[in-house]
Amino acid sequence: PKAEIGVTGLAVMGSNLARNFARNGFVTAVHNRSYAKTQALLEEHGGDGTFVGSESAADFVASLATPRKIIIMVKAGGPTDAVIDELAELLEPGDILVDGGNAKFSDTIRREAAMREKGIHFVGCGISGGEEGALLGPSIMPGGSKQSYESLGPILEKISAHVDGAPCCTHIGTDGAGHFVKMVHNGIEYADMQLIAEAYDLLRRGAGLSPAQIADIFAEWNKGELDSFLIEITAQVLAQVDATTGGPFVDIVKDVAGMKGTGTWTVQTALDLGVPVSGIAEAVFARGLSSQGEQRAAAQQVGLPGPQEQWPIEDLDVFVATVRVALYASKIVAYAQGLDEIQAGAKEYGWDIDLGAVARIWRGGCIIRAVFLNRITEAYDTTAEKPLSLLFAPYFTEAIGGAQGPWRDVVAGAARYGIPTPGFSSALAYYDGLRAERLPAALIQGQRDFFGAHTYQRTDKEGTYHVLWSGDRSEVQS
Ligand code: NBP
Repeated sequence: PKAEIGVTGLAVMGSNLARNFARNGFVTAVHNRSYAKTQALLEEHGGDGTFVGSESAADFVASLATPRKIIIMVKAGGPTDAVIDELAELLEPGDILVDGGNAKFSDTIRREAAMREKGIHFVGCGISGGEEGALLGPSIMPGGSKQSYESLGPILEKISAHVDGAPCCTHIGTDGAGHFVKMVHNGIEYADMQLIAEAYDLLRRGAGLSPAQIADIFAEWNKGELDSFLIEITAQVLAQVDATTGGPFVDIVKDVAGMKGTGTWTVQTALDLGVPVSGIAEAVFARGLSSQGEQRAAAQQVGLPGPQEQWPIEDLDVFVATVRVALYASKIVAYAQGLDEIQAGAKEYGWDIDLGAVARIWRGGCIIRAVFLNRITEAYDTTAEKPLSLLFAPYFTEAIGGAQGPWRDVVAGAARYGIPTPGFSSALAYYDGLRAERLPAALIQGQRDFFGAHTYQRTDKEGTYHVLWSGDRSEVQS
């Protein structure tokens, strides 16, 4: 039989995705640049379902039923372009070419336009969940034309994760929308991980608890509003004992956080769009600081001074609860900022993105899956008028309102006793900025007008004004 779906690029992600299709009953065509990977998949996992393996791209394309549906799972960048160019020569108008890699959304916009000229539907598709997700059900964020989703959508929905019977896959928007949302997903993931790491640091260095004790605390937190994959795995990582030293695993790992670039893209894009995603930016910068090995070593040598006193913790249970509430409030801000970036991207690039649906498909399969995403979906589904910020949805306004004391205590204490909490602190600063009736931006406008005649607007009447700062300092309308 002709295959219903094809996967090219059979490294970890591609082979697991192909197995997922086959296990769900789809006849699956498989191909890889070097045939060895294709052979290995067929030998080791041929029993998962019906595969059609091909050595050449031409045979691969010929093995698919028309209109063909092919998912590319190769390294992002040049390799993806190479595969697209090769396949485009072999495909026919009406065929659907999906890039499931972590492409930059601007590349996807370019590729979609080029393929559209040939009549090929190009679908930039964000896939989250790592290798396990690819095999057992990822969260899938496809862009591309609505028409392509009509035939591709049901197949992707079937292999995606499901929560409460609903697939974690929806058509996000045209051309680069899927990869844009996947990018922001990864940015939010950075922020969430940073906030959890700060909570750990507060409990470890602030309260002097051991990793094992903190593991229990995170396991407990995972039963409440913080219930999420990242909190769950945090508990497991902290409970891990190193076989070599017999000590906590977390203590033998070098404190240098790596990154592959999607967090940086999220921040760069936010800067271009003018969206303040301070939580994501601080998370990227915190990983950057962790990697400044030479400077950090020099700082130890110099012995940069800090506060003398230890955090005086009177009631441990109260402290732990305080950190938990501060973590939740900061997390809400980080998600609100990420959703703002999606909204700004949608406006800039003409996408019609349903934020409630985005939160719904993030509930399963992906790294940021969490119970609280239900609340985000509700915020955008049940309100007739969509809130301008997640923070204005009643549940979240209330949650953040109730967090005021603990949140401020944690941030103030962290500053007082020298524990870096860029995520918690920037979230609170953003929140206070957002709710301020007047911002010192008025003064900045005055400064800009002074040195650069950049002009300003008045609160009491229309128009654009300038003060003759180097003259008689009278105001003129410009
Ligand atoms: P890699 O990103 O390591 O890519 C390896 C694959 O790319 C192999 O199949 C390789 O073929 C193929 N390839 C390369 Br490299 N250059 C090629 C070229 N010029 N022409 C054709 N094929 C080429 O694989 P991965 O880790 O499975 O990830 C695949 C995609 O999924 C990436 O875009 C990644 O960012 C994305 N992603 C990964 C994860 C994850 O958790 N790892 C999660 C979500 C998304 P070969 O076998 O012949 O060398």
